[in-house]
Amino acid sequence: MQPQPLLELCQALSGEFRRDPKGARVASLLAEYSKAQSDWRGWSFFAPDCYTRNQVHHEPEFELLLLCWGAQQKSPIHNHEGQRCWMSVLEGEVVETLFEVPSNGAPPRAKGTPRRLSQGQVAFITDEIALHEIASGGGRPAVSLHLYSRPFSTCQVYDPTSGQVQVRQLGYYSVRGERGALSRASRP
Ligand code: 2CO
Ligand code: FE2
Repeated sequence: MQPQPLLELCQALSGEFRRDPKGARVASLLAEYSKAQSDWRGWSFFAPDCYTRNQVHHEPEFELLLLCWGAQQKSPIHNHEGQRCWMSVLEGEVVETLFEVPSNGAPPRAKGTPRRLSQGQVAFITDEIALHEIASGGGRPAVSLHLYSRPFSTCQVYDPTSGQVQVRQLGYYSVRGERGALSRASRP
């Protein structure tokens, strides 16, 4: 049998959450995988109109997704439904801009300057920390791993100009490396 580092990562993450619900070693497990491995390529799918969300692993405690960002593609400004989000970069450059959660329906205000993350770097966010917007950087496509604990299937999306908030259904472009019957890019 060929080694399957991505599946081994999922097993290691399951073990980690069983041992420690806080997931103290999650960031280092994601970083180690992201620096050394490339079997995720078989699980990556790009779409012309929107970044794609590709499910790698799903269990009650956490979900692992592979996100593929075309050049110039970005997410809306969004929250994470009270859950924790770790993100590590596999290829290219990912730019994260944080926003304060508006209290009065105003447009969200950027918090600090955008942060550029490259291969092997890990970011962490919760709703207490901020909202964020993620984009590919350097005019090139990018691929990143996202771990949510626990999983969520909708999130709040903020209009940058009006501040209007909408609930978005989150979907998958592929599941465990297969497109199957899914044919649409899954907008967050
Ligand atoms: N949270 C977004 C999503 O799951 C991606 S940005 O990184 O957390 O679509
Ligand atoms: Fe996010």
